[in-house]
Amino acid sequence: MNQDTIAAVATAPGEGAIAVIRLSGCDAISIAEKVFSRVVRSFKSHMAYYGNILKEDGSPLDSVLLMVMRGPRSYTGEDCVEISCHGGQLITRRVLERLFMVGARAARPGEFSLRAYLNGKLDLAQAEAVQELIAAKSELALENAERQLEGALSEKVRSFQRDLTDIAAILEAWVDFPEEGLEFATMEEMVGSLQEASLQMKQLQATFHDGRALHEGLTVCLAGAPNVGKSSLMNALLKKNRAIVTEIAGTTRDVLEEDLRLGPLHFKLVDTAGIRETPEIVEQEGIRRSYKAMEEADLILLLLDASRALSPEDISLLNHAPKEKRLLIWNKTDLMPPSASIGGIAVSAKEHTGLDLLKAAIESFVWNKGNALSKEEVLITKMRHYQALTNAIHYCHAVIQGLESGVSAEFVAADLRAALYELGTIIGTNVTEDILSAIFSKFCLGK
Ligand SMILES: Nc1nc2c(ncn2[C@@H]2O[C@H](COP(=O)(O)OP(=O)(O)OP(=O)(O)O)[C@@H](O)[C@H]2O)c(=O)[nH]1
Ligand SMILES: [Mg+2]
Repeated sequence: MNQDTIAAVATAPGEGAIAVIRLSGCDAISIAEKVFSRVVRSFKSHMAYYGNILKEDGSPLDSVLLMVMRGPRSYTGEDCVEISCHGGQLITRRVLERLFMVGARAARPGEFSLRAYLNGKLDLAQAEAVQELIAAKSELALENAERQLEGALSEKVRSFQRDLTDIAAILEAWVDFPEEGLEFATMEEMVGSLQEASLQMKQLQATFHDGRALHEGLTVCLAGAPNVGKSSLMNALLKKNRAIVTEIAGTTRDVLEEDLRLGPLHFKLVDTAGIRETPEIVEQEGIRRSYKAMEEADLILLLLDASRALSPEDISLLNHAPKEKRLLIWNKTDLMPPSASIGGIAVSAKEHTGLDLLKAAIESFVWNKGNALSKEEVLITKMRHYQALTNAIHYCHAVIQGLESGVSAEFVAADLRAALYELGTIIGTNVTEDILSAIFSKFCLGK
């Protein structure tokens, strides 16, 4: 177990009314006492006490509130001390340095959560949710992280584990007691439960698109010929004068990126250089980047100018941008209504009309792409979880195939253990022990 007592500033760097410094470990209380003006060991748990942090010579460094949280009733499960000092950068560093002088060491990033996990306060998926909670940029991302922290994802994974463990227990019995084991379930029943389990895993796996959209924010790229009003639309959506707008074709040369919040979601909005044939080297590079931005985008807002006929550039862009990830936007509809023949959303970046329709279309694009999304459900947002589920599903299919084609129970059991292992990596449980205890509890192997 960890012998070190770790310390770090828990609040954001910079100036603030207060900053919180956190200590965790078996010596947290005695270390705090060495730098505090009062007898910390006598403090009640979870109560704040006012006093001074003292310099080496015993003179006051800062007046603070100090709170002891005795383990295991603390975030890490260890003895913890939190010191709320004044929120200046220098003062915070001086307080922290005092703690280092008397025996604490600097915590590594995430080390408090790591200890919480090691001490069984959180499982792996919950520890990851803490980080997502902090990083959440939209209401929905926040809600999802909260559900994951409460254990909704872990509970799902555990229920998959229980299903597979039941099957594994039967398989292990087949291996050890080939005659008796068959009493417990038929082959068809086992294949049926495996199929059901892998279907449910697939449903969770399919939430990854939406989960990633929630957590990272999808990239929405404005593209089109020069002068159609891409930069004007970006400014209108952001409600600020971010990009340069002029009547000169070829104004934007660089790719501009800004955060955009729409209702409960957030996006990365990207403005690009207008696409056309040009001898100009700088513009050529800008256009090369426009194509790259279109390729990387989750959604392309392809702009057309309603006040003029379609140009060859427009037509080549219409052919270039993949239909499944583009929305057609007719801009400048204050000058002329859009051509009816090819659909699309009518807006005016200048008059700010049609923007609500456009925003609604962007939002519905996000939710339509995901499979059967219920906003109440927990979504997976981590590649690590996606990968583990993918592997687990793969192994489940191998088991099903193995059973159906009569592969020996030993081999099939190994694949099933591999599936359980993969699931275990999501929440960090020890798989082999789970299987063992399930065997003991379900079948009396001692007989
Ligand atoms: N009437 C009208 N003019 C617009 C509208 N949107 C943009 N414009 C004008 O069209 C011109 C070009 O606008 P920009 O936003 O710079 O166009 P862009 O697509 O970013 O152009 P590039 O950066 O050169 O590719 C400017 O003079 C804008 O004022 C609109 O909705 N209505
Ligand atoms: Mg522009």
